[in-house]
Amino acid sequence: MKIAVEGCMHGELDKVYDTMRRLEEAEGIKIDLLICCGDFQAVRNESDLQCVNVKPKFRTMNTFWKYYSGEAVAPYPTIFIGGNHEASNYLWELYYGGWAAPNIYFLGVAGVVKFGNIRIGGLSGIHKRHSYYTGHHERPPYSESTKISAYHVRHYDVLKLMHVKEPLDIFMSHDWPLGITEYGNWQKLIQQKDGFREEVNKRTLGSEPAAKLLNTLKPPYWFSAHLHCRFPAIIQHGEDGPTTKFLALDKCIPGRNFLQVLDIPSNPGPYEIQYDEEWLAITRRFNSLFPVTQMQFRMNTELDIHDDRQWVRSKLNARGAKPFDFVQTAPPFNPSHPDYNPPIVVHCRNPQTESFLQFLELPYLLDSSNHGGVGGNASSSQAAARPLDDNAIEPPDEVEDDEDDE
Ligand SMILES: [Mn+2]
Repeated sequence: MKIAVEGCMHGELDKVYDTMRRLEEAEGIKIDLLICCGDFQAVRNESDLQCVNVKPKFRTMNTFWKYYSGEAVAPYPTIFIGGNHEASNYLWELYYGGWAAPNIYFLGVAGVVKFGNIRIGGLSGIHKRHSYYTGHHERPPYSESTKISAYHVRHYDVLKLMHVKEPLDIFMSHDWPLGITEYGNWQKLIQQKDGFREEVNKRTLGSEPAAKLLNTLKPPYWFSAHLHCRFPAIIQHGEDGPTTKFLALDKCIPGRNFLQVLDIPSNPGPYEIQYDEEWLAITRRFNSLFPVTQMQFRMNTELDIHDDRQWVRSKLNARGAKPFDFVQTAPPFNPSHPDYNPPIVVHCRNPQTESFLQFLELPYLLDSSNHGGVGGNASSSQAAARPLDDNAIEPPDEVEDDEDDE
């Protein structure tokens, strides 16, 4: 199986698919799948664009809306995670994963899917310490502050991924795992990107939860984006342990290293995206703990998913593992009638998510009240829910995007 891996998409789907086609011709190969490591910008219309945290000069429609409206069809199955420049309202509709457009699958805020017999996992967003233990309290319409924190990585989603016990083939995170630069040519990296020098030397470059996941999941491949440069590394897990090939890629700009084709041994095709049994079992087990307010969520207990696994298996045997079909939930952008005063976004229940939750016999929690208390969130003796300690709040991270808004 040949998989094209891409760094940040920034809504440039036309350019990336075009590059893939030319690569296929030049090399005489057939690419089976595109995976993208975030900043995908699945912007459907002007209202979505208001939910993306970008400087005004970068606030442009780009090309995703064409694939969403049906004007264009993604020529390759595409799987993506979220980064820090996203239509967060749309990705929230698809929290558990789902089709953002036909043939374009969002892996979810955290997720694992199968493509053929290849297992692909990922974590959306970027890590910021001050948001890590809060719940997912952000709902559209966003304030300037929730527009930013909406894409911050949460302990809850990392914990779910820490429960994955069966081997993954590929993992994606938008920001790099903390400390990853030690396993590659960091000297060359800081020569090219002097702005990283201090962070590399202080060992503060990257995401701590991503590093934890890397050391636990130990996948053969790990891909990241965010810092807009190429950086390969090889991690040896323990003396006789497995290795992970890490690769960070650039954003889609001519002449830059934004695409890499990977040849991975697999069963013969045709391949399609399918639900992953172990992941659905974890999702089912964890849903009653879903933190949907600003209250802190912290848990150290390991949950036993054995019973959920059996339950999910029989459900998947009966229904099949194909994800529920794509449904349009907002009108697509119309270039001949641009909307200069777009309606304010409110949360929309995506039918894909509703079907998914019905299938797993779980309640819908994505529009639960975010105003303190337990809201629609079931409490559990295993989860330590306590009010957010004001002293733990760090200042908002206005500076975070300067490094990658170029
Ligand atoms: Mn980014």
